[in-house]
Amino acid sequence: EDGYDLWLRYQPLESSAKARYEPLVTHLVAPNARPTIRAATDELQRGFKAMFGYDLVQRETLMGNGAVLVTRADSPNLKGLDLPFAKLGEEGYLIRTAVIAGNRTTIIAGNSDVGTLYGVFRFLKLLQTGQPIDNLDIVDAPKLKVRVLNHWDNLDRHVERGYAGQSLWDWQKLPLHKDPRYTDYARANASIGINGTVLTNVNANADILRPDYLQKVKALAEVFRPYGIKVYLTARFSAPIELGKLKTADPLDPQVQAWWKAKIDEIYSVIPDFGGLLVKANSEGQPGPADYKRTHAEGANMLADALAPHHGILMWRAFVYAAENAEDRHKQAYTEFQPLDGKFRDNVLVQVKNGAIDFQPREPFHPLFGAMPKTPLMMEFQITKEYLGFATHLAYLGTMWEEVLEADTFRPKKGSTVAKVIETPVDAGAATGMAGVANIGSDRNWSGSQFDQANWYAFGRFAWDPDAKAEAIARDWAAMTWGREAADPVVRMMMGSREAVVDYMTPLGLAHLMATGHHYGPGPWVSDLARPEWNPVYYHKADAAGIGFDRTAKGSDALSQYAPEVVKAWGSPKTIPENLLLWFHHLPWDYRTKSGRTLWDELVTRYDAGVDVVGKMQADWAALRGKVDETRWAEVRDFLAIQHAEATWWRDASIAYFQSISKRPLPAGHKPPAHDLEYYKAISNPYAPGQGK
Ligand code: BDP
Repeated sequence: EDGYDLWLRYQPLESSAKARYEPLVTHLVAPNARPTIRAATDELQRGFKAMFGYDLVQRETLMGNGAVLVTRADSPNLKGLDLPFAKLGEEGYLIRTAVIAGNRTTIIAGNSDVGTLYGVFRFLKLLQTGQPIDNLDIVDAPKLKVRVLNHWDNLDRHVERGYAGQSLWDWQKLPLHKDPRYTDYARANASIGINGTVLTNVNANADILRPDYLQKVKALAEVFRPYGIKVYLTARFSAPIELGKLKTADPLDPQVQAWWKAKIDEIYSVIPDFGGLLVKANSEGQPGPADYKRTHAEGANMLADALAPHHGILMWRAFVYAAENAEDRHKQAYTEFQPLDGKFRDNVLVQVKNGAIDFQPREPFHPLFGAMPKTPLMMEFQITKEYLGFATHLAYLGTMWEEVLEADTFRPKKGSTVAKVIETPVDAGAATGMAGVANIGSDRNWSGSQFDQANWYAFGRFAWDPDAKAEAIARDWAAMTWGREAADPVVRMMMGSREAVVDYMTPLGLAHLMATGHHYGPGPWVSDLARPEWNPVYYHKADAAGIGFDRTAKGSDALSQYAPEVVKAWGSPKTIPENLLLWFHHLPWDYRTKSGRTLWDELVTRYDAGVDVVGKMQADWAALRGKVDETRWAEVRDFLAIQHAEATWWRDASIAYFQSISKRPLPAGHKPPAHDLEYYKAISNPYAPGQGK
């Protein structure tokens, strides 16, 4: 095994489980002519054969007990049964044990074929994880409508912030060659309910909109369609100039509007169920409406109007920061977007990163959540671990996403968690969604490491249900990916892993201390970059007196962008959760933390705690030798060794640097860094993977 099969490994069942299940799964009945039902039954048969060791018989009609009926609400077989289809919406499913014409049957059905497909994957999961299937009554439906991956993939197959090889999309060989891997990609996504994929980088290249590229996109759309996955593209705002040879891309210019309308009509003539567009505008050098003194809403609405007749959606990113902005970067997105609440067309989703800075190991939730009640906001998480040690560090992001989704915005009232904000349509029928920046590439194991598959998996599960629990998700993934015997220790490792990264990189609310550009390794000393907010020193503000970014009213006042209840709780160092302390407060080195230690001692203690957890993960993993297959085991062992070395590097470099400022001795029992500060500063990584270009 090399990880290619992901969580869809379908290992042979133990004989006791097999004996239990066999009478309950004797044959399959399904209207196979429909492509999505066909995909579902192919998967069921593939899984069944691998788990039971023989083919599942398919019949035209129910014949005796043990049928699995894979169908849809409108099936004549279901006539007279009282089933809760009204609760399923378009994409939900039910799995129900029932007696039909005297035959004990397992019904798997949705209102649509895609719902049914999701139900089949759920049924397979029950078998994979050893659950009882003799008396099933499962009803499940996604809480969000748009559940998309964002691939930051360039047309030359370089993946920005990708640590898993090249882009999966082999544009040169498309459309005539459709790599079978595209189907496996679709299967994996469908198994976790992902229903869309943005194929191209947000730092967009207009060429993807050329007619020849659209044929290639069409070929991918054809592979994905049976799996309920729509394709989306990123739109470069200046495309009318680059492709259309217009003089301007001003969204209020009639020629520009006509160009986009014609282009979007053309896309739909090639791909009738095209999902829509994603735009990064006026951020990090990307063109946008501000180039013409127009607002984000004016830019977005122009595209939205052209998409609307085709029922396409426009995802417009709120990740903006620009050189002209002198204030705290934390404030910029809110400052630009909040006043535009209610100004976007109905088919626009504003896509907001989980935090206001940039996918740090820990950030407070983004203040826009809850602050734009008239605008559909969708969540953007980063699955690829740009700031959490790339693919080599084991960090399960489920706990991070759970933390953000559970956070209370207090808007409009207590209990309005981020999850509630994104789940609740702004008016009946309005779109809702979640995007995840993909960690998928051409590596055999898809995600660059075995454990990063868990982050792809968890993203799908949270996009389906933002109120899901990280631990339950980890348990499902671990059981399917490593076997039920290994699941407990694997889950333990996963659940503490992200906090360990926080501790050895940016404890106590610190952020953005990574090395320049590639973000590989520590760079807390960096202070010479052109824009202030690119420099780590801007974020930690350490000086002889103390450390931290004062974002209270005495400082940048970014805190005021949150609801009064949040301002109250976070406004004082005594009441703010300590894990966000230095995000909002600049405090003296001798400030007493909750442990009774001084801030300086606490900082050092956290760095060491992070490294220690990695050591524990290594020991836990060593104990699993022989309980999981050797190839994957050895890869994880090696990656944990890399992680331990790099966690130590982070710890040592950070302590060496901060000690040069705090001028305080290390607390007793904590050893000095292996080298002096100059040694760490001199380390360079010109060929670190995944850099932007
Ligand atoms: C940052 C990445 C950069 C992306 C940017 C974005 O460093 O490569 O282009 O986010 O989200 O985290 O647009």
